Amino acid sequence: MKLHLIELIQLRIPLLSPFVTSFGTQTHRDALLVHVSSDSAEGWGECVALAAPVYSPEYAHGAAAIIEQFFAPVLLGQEQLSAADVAPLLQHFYGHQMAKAAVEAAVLDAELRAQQLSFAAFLGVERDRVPSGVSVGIQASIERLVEVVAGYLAEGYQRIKIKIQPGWDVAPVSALRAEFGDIPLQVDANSAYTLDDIALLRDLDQFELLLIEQPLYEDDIRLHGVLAAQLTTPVCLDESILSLRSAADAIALRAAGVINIKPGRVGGYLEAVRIHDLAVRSGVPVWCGGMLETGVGRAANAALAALPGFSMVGDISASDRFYAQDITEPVLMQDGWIEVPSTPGLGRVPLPDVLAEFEVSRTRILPG
Ligand code: SMG
Ligand code: MG
Repeated sequence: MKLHLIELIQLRIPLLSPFVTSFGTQTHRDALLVHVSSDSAEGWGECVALAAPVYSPEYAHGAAAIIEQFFAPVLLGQEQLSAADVAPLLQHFYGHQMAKAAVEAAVLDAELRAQQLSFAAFLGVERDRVPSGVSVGIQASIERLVEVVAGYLAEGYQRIKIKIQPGWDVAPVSALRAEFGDIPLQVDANSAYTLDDIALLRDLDQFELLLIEQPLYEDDIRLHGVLAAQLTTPVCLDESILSLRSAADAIALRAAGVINIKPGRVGGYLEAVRIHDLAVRSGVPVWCGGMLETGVGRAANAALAALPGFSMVGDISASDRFYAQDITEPVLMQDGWIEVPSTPGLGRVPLPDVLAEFEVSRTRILPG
């Protein structure tokens, strides 16, 4: 297809409650949406970069800037563009995976809708629902954590992940085990530890967690291997996995017993599928991560997570985990399951009224 418009829409959507991690507190989701229009269809993609470069080097305004200045002119200049062309066309621009993923998603959505094909059918998945897990931020007290987790379990979430950091690790995990027994439980450190903390991290082994996610720094792949050899809890990498190449390195170095696949972090859904395939060949289980997506990204993630290698429960919760009002028809969780969308495209499009309510700015980019 030939694109004749790329629109960048910045949104600011309030979260139901602040989401606290070892790197900071999110009270809003500053989502960047990419909207493309072609001769055959329209498409929507969501950029998962946060407002500030605190989870990764990317941030929402930076993503909009690189798309406007560098990516859009290349894509608008193509006579024939397919989603599979987007990554190769942008490969010579270093980094910016989340920005690349967002434009690829928008083009893919348009392409699938032009073909009347669902993302699930495109992927060839057989499952029509995926199990739903929830990520729980750092709380003000252990009592509050127990209360929050009890609420999610009552709602039906099949797996609990809690955020940890030095000073909020052994005690909250121990309290959850004491209160809820052997529920499926895992922790995410978002790089808050170093190898000096090895005794403390080994202390967590007694709780038989499903995994510990990203204990060390992003580019400490080798050190994650050193750590993994000394823990019984599987080490799962999130921030460290930026591409098929880093996934292959992590697997070879035995640094990742498990991989959290986030399409945005690795440059798009197509690269996510390649990492999934490598993990399957290597016997490494994967699960689909989350970045507080609106329905646009959340629905597409549900289809991706239906691929067979996604054998662990992911961070795909319902829209109402974070939002009083999602910008799309909400993604629902029922009895612990999220439906895999079956409509043409990635699964959800923004509702114009709601979009207008949360819109901060809109940039229209036309062929030059
Ligand atoms: O979308 O349910 C979600 C959030 C899951 O914890 C989550 N994401 O490191 O895995 C992670 C974090 C990154 C975003 S924190 C603002
Ligand atoms: Mg993580």
